[in-house]
Amino acid sequence: MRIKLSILLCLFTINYIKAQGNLIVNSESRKSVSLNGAWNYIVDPYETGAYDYRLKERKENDPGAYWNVPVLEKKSDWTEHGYSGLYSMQVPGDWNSQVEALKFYEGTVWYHKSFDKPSINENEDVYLYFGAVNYKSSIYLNGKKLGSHKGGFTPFNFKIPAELLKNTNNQLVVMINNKRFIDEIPTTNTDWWNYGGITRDVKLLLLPKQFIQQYHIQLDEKTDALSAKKSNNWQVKGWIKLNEAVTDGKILVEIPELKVNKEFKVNGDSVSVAFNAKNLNLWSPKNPKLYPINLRYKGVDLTDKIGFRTIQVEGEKLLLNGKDLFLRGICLHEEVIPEVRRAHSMKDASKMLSYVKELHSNMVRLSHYPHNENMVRAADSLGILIWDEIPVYWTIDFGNPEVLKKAQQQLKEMIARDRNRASVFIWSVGNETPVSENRNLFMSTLVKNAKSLDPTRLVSAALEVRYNSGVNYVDDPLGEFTDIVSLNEYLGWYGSTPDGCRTAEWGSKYKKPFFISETGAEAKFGFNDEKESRFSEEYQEWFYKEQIDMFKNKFPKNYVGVSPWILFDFKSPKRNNPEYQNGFNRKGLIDEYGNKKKAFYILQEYYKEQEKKDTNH
Ligand code: GCB
Repeated sequence: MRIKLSILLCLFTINYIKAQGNLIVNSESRKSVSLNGAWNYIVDPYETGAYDYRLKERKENDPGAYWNVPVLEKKSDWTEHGYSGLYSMQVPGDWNSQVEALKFYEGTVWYHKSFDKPSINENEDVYLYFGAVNYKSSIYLNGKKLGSHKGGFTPFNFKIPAELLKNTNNQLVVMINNKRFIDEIPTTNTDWWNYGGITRDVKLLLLPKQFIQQYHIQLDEKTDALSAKKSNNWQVKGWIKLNEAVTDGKILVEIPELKVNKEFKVNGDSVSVAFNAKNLNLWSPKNPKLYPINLRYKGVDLTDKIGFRTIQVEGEKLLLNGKDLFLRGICLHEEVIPEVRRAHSMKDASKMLSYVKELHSNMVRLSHYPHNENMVRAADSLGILIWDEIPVYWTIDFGNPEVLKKAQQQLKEMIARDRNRASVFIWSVGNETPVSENRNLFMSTLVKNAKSLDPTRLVSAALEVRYNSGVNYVDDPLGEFTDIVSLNEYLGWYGSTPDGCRTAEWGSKYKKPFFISETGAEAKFGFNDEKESRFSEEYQEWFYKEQIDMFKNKFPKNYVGVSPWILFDFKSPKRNNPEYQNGFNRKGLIDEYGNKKKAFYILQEYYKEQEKKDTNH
């Protein structure tokens, strides 16, 4: 019986590890060659590059196919497409902010770059890695299709067949389409700009035939941090997955500062790891301690910096390292000021997070999709907790099993990429999805998927409030499944005025931590008027004052924090008030030029007060 059980357990572990997909994680610590920089492009609204004049899909060798780069030899040769420096833009970067004519464009653009084969060892393969491409992409090298990907905010990679790679002048072409469709994730309706293009880093990864593809090295989720501290005995657990199955492989795990140096035998493509550590300095917003770690397989080192902490829910309490945690949060879109474009670099991340620090926040909600990896890594070293979310937003096609698969794919890619970041404390499976049987099943499946992919973090989704005979009541059936009840409420902006907060009553069906994942009001910086005047800074200031009074005086005791909507004004095609919005959602505390509105200081004051009370973290 015992043997059978262990076989079962082993099978379970292997399946579970396999569930992570073929993403190569931690690309920044791999041997690589960047393909960032200027890329040529063709705007192709009719998809002439993919379909001929009979609307037949073009064949691989069709010289009219835009994945084939024309080479003209004789004067009489003829082509109607080509890639030229006359049409080029920067990668990473969105096309909307780089090319004026593409500001509102949603459709197909072909990107092209040529490169020489990097010098590689005999036992190495070359992989092509994209940090993100929005939304659908097909990748071609020297006229052959390498593969395709859907999902605008998560990384993916393809192995380049050795025979395809030439020594010089390799022609890489990416067909990108950012059109919105009802059966995609996100769907057609969002309140943000649909930036198209290769929005994150592109690189060639030069990897040995066998290499470590993914890993998970975190404190055991069952750790009782207070007693582990007393006994000075910490249990670290996880797994390491290779790109292929091996026999009698050996992986060394080293964490020099913790004197960890352990070898694990691999038979198959993955191995569970577990070891004890002493004198652990836990990661927290106040003390964002990261440990350099090295994973060695066949003489190749893969390095990372990992922080160790616990995040748990106990009844109505939210606990970080065993102690009460209050979230002084703020929401962010992946749009950087003053350029107003998709953010992508470490410089962008540092800039955005410096405002977060100035606000005295300890948490950001990366809404409504996974942001670039630099953001998560910067938060890890700055001590900012992260809410990581997939773009299951508003009303999507919940009854369609294909749509669920797309959401699951994005969830997997997000978790695979970020699972070793101490800052990431919660996976969010969506935002403001309307209750229905199909939706409940769809969303609860995602919650379960997230939990089985990563049991070391919490799972939630931003829910909506129901106004029920004067009480703001949370009884969304999804609340049964999530670890914390997270709620978006705009009392005083959508419906009533801010003084409505004074008489509001709050209730929740669930005895779980209660978090406000959004609240906010619009204001145009520099528009000053009496407080009743919508879009004035004074209105927004008033809104924040009333909301904060409500949090302090009227909220249930399981209230564990708030992440107001939003730090910066951001572009949205839905916001067309000509006087105040001009295509911007103005709920930012800071405008697109970096000007802080009055409400910034109100929230900052509240957070400073909370920070003083919070002696733990
Ligand atoms: C919400 C959405 C967010 C919107 C915001 C608004 O509830 O989650 O994406 O931008 O409201 O400004 O209305």
